[in-house]
This record gives sequence, C-alpha cells and structure tokens, in this order.
Amino acid sequence: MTETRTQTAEAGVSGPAFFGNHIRGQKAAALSGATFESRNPARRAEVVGVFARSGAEDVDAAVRAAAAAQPGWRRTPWPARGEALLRAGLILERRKEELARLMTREMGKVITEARGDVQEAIDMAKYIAGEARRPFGETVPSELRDKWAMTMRQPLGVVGIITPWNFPIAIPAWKLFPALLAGNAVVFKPAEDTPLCALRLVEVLEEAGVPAGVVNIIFGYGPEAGEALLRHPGIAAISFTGSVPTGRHISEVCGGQLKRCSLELGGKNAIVVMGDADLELAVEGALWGAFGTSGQRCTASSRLIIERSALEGFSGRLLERAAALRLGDGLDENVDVGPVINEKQLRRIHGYTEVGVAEGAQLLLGGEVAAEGSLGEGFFYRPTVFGEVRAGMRIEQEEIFGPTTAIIPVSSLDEALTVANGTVYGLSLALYSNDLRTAFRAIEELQAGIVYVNAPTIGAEIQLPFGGIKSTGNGHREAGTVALDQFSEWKSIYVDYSGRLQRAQIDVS
Ligand code: UN1
Repeated sequence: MTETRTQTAEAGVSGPAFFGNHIRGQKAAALSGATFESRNPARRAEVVGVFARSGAEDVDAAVRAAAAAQPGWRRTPWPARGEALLRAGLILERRKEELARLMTREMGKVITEARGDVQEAIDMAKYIAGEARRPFGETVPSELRDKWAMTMRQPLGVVGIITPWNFPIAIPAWKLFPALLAGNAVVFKPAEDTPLCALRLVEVLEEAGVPAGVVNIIFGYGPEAGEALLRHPGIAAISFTGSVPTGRHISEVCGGQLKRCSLELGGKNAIVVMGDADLELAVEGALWGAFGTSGQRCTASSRLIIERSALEGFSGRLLERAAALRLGDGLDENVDVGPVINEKQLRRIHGYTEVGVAEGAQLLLGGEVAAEGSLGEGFFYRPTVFGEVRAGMRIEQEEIFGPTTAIIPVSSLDEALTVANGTVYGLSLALYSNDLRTAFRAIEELQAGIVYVNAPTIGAEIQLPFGGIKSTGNGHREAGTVALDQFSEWKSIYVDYSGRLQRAQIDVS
C-alpha cells in the first residue's frame, strides 16, 4: 500500500490520504516534497487524495527503476507475461464494483459507465493474455541453401505512457497491457485528475505478478512530470492520449530525438441521420453519444447532421428526451449525467455556448451551468443542444469535450458526407439509415478511423483497432490485432547452417 494519512494542523486529526509515486513497487514522495489534490467533481469540497507532484528528478528515478527491471521482464516468456495479465483481468473482475465506485468519485462519470470503463480493462486483459501465445513472426524461405530467414517481435525497452482522465482505467489498460505483454517496462504518468484510479490499476498488476519496477507511476502535471518523461533519454517511446496541441508538442520533441510516439488525439464526431432512418433509434443513439460521460469522450457525438425531411421529428424527440436527463452525483443509480471534470472545463464548455450564440446558432436547450441544490457543490453543465448550426461555425469545427451537441440540417447524402468529413479530425463517424446502398456508400466515403451504422459514435470494443485519421492521430492504432505494434520492434533473423560463406544476391543458384 502506498498511502498514509496526512496530518492536519490539529494533532491527531487525520486529513486526506497521501499517495506517493509508485517506484520499484514502493511509495515515494516527490523529491521536492510538493503535492497536489484530486477532488470529487460532484462535490468539490471532497478531497479523494493528496498526491506527489513530480519533477524531472522523480521521473529520472522512475526511469532508472524501469530500466533495471526491464531485462528480467523481457526474459520472462511471453506466455508467463500473458498469465500475469490474465490474473490482473480476473482481479479487476473481482474488484469491478469497488473500482467503478472509486472512478465515479474521482472523475464523476455515472456508475453504470464507470463499470463499463473497468469492464473495458477486463476485456483488454483477457484479449491480450490470449495474444501471448500468438505474437506471430514470419518464417520465409532464404534465397540461399541451408539458411533460414525469420522475424520476431522485440520490446522497445522502457516506454512512457501518458493518459487522460476521461477513461481512467480503460485507456491506461489499452496502453499498459500490450506494452507489458511485449516485454517493455513502463513509466506511467496518469492525468492529474485521476491519479488514484491509476494507482489502483498498477497495484492490481503487481498483485497479479508483474514484478515491482516493471510499472512505475509518476503523478503530476504535464509541463513538469510529462515534459521530463518525454525528454528523458532512457525512454524509448511515448504513448499519449489527449489534446491536439499537447500531441503536436510531443510529436515535435519525439521527432527531434528520433523517439517513437503514438498519439490518440481529439475528435469532432458526427452522427448522420437520413430521412429513411428509424428516428427513435437515432435519437436514442444521439442522446447516448452526445451526453454519455457528459460528452467527455474523444468519440462523443458532438455533431448531428440531419436530413431536412427528418429534422422536425428528430429535433422534437431529442429535445424532449434531453430535457428529461437527470443531473447529479453519478453514484446515484437514477442519475443520467454526472458532472464535468473540473472548473476549468466547466468554463471552457460554457465559453463554447457563448461562441455558438455569437455565431448565430440557435440555442435550443441548456447552455448554462446547473447549480440548484446540491448541484452547486460540483461542476455540472446542462445538456446543451444547438440548432440551425452551419458547417464551418466554430461549434461545428472545434472539440468542446462537454455535454454540447450541434444539429446541422442538410439536404442530401452528398451534403451530409461533405459536412461529416469537413473537419480536421477523423476519429468516429456514424450513419443512421435503413437503406443498404446509403449505408455502404457512407462506409466507403466517411473519413474516419471508426465508422458506425445505426449506432452512435461511441462504443468501441477492444478487439478492433481504435484510432483516427487526419489530426486525430499520427497513424497508430490501439487495441485490436495491432495492439502490439506501437510497443514492439521487428527483428529479422538469418541462420546460415551451410558451414560456408554464402553471399546474398551473389551466391544465389
Ligand atoms: C475516448 O473517448 O477517449 O468508444 C475513448 C468509446 C469508448 C472509448 C472512448 N469505448 O466511446
């Protein structure tokens, strides 16, 4: 256990628990002694924990620990590494409810969704454990006699993993589990809003048999801990999920150091609803896609592109259903929409409401901070719907990362596809239609890493690659059959058993 109670000024009264960094399996305060707090966004007065605020010297200690542990882990057979990850999945399964409740306290998503988040990590553990016995290489004929040619995957060494707060267990699992299966050691910097979820996940990995030092956590802020991790020469690769500006910065630094980086960045995802669609189904999808996780998903349905013939029926139903969504503490099973993560995000989301109004979009619902009763204790924003949004408006182009969606009327499938494709992002796009030809045309034409038919833009499963095109990323994918690619190198091996020098390209007969 890496926690102690902090003492408040009054002797004997214990304050919130203190959590150090997790280095070589041991708790470690920041060398500077600095700390920060993680708070419950549904009640800002509630401190979930006090955490080490790391600087470059803490990062260095974590990288050294990882580098010392990596050779032993690399030599552990793949199936044995897989067994440890499977055990981690089984522990997560046993502790699912407890971890989900912690997640709701720490970042606010409603409890049903928090359970889904833990489940995504369980799924990933089981999937990747299966991969342990099939990290296939190739064996191909040599052009020379008595010589074999083959490939195998190799770990990179020590990798840096930097994760966001919106999926506090699932996204770390997407990255940590394949990185570990491939034989890497890890220095993990979780978002400063969800440090305790991250610590619990790593404790589960160690309980499951991942040796101390193989995964180390440094808590803290991007410009301090994240920056030091990124620049550390002992780090072979960075895997990052977060914003486009941070992703670009990471890419530039890694580029300068010839360091591999995989980036999973923003989205401005859209649901297209054609006139022939099942409107009830489309409204259900839009509600879930736009307001699930309070819209704080990179896959959120923040644009609803509606064919004019369906506009009235769709908008009427949507507004009625959205107005009935219940806000509150996500631990209450009757709550539909939890808080947003923090005050800064709350202000940013409201800033976009002001932008939309100034641009001339019609504010149809919400558009304000919700503060009545106990909602005033947290960071709540009303589900917000804009109508009469035109392609090119800022609220149609920029990622808001909150419970705000924009209805964009269009006149044809062609126009719908052009609008859907008309942003710098390319993560997830969806189409509702009952016409097979329309559906397949959209599947071909939509420019995104993920396309849904008759389902909203959220809801990816771990057995398919996850990621996007254009400014959403830099060509990598997480999860699925390619999960190991970002965390391994190919080694090509030639074995010549002829007993004589055979020159390739020359002694060929
Ligand atoms: C994210 O929003 O960063 O498809 C990830 C989904 C989830 C994962 C979202 N399974 O919405």
